[in-house]
Amino acid sequence: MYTNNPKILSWIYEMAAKTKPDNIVWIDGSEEQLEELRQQAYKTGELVKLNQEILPGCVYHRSALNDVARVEDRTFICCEKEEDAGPTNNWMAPDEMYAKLYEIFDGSMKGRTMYVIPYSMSIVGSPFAKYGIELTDSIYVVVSMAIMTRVGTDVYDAIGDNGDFIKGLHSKAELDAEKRYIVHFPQDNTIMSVNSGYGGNVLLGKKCFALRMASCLGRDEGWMAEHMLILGIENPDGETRYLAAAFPSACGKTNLAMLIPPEIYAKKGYKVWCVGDDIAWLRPGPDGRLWAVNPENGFFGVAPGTSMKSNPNALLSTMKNSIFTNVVLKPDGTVWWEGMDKNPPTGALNWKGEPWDPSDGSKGAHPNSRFTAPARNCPCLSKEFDNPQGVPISAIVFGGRRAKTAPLVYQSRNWDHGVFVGSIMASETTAAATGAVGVVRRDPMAMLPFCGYHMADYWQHWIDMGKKVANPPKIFNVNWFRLDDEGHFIWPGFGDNMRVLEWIMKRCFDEIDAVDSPIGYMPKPEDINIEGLEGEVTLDTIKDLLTVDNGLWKQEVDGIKEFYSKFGDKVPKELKDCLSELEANLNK
Ligand code: GTP
Ligand code: SPV
Ligand code: MN
Repeated sequence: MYTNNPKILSWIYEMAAKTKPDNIVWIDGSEEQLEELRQQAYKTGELVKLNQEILPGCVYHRSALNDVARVEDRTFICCEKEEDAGPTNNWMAPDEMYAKLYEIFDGSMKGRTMYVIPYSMSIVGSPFAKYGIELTDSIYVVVSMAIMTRVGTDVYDAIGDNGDFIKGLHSKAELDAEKRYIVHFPQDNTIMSVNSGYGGNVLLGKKCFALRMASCLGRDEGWMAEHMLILGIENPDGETRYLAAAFPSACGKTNLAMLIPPEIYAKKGYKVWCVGDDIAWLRPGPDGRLWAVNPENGFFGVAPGTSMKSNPNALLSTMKNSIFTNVVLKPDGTVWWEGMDKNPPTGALNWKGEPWDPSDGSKGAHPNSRFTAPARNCPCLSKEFDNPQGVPISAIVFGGRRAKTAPLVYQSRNWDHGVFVGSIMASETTAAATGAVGVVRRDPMAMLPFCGYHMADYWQHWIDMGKKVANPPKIFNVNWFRLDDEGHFIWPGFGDNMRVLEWIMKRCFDEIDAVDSPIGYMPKPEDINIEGLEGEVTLDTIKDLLTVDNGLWKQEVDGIKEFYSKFGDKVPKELKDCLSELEANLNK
């Protein structure tokens, strides 16, 4: 026991009385204790030790076959009033949900150990920091939280004898998909997760706390919790400009955050620094700008497609002290996934643990298989990563997977219009959540699955925040995923996205003109630098990528109207005005 805080102690003992673990272990964050737990997990098979010469400190993990992604249909926001959860969240009355959950949690840790994990989102003691305690019966959760968050007993001191913290209760229970629930009680600062062992459902510091609960805290306290990467672009003069970008799950945040500039930029001295790859907390700073921190301490990244070619910084981040989940396990104790290289291994086990024959056409790694890597391993980690003040944000970038409608890039006319641009985001669904893949759905600000309250109130909060900062970031929208008629990506993407970021940054610092369009400001095609681009990208390609098809956008307006109608009177007037203006522009 490391605390006398009566709120902490009584809650832990109350939860232990319900879940009935055989014993309780207090996690202190020390390597010795973590190593002891890994050793135990090797014995039960919960973790597999990897080749320590090639991948020192690395372990392998498989989640259950029915438990490989977030479960949005089983994720609930249980605030007091249903209307406060809004039409995009599942809701149940708190009393009813507590009763249901306590029945499932009853004795769920029998024969197991309950681990008590004290953790901080952001740097302990910093102005951004928020604290949590997660109770879990999973060693995988303990070792993952130790990578993804700042785990340590200093968290108890930071909470103090009476301070607030987010309570998190997790039990694998029976891994019964029918009794799987991911539940948030914002008014009680409580998260409960049961019958899952998949990261996004059980690493409670991540989406549950740092987005769903934190979005509620941000609304109440005047800041923002967003599903955004943060990166810095250092120009040849040594000046670094920061942007934050919100793309839906598996739509390119980790890749953009660790971008390697194309050679023509590298030669000139441009560098890109990663501050965060998934979550940003943003606050107004004393200088009238918006400042952001990454509250996490590691990366929980999509493995397939990650290669020395596509994202060397991510791959290098996983070379030590990392966890690999649901990827291919090679006979030499290393790992593989689709897109790592063109040589699928023989004699390996697939993500299900079965002998895998790559020639039979099946995938070896699950499409949502992931690596969990310490941020500190990242070769391009920003030196501001540990700055408790965060970094000043010049641009906010929204984006998604759109085969046709959205152009490569456009800029909003002002903050409120930028909020509109975020609110109308749509993207094809991915394997990061269970359900159909490739279906276009509205995903405002990439927060559809992560906003802890009524989406229209969240939009209002964005509008209000714009008024609180004298110098708000400029807001843009990008789309790396336009397809040609044969279904190939037109834009090369990845490192070459730098070319679009350059235009964005120049716009933020009034260094380049733009042209007006019905949807917002667009680059002149010749202002997207295509120098040194391999393949068939020409000025005509850029023109094509920047076209705004009137017919498609009129359909888009219909889709937005239908989407907005779900929120009735709650849609902020500023957004309705933007929609009318968009429609009028298209009809001109
Ligand atoms: P979450 O961790 O789920 O939030 O995902 P993320 O937004 O960090 O996505 P990530 O960077 O892991 O990319 C997901 C998928 O998109 C991978 O398969 C990438 O290869 C692919 N991808 C990323 N950037 C680009 C790009 O610029 N162009 C194309 N065509 N694909 C990309
Ligand atoms: C996402 O799905 O957006 C992720 C992975 O970043 S998870 O932690 O599962 O949410
Ligand atoms: Mn994410």
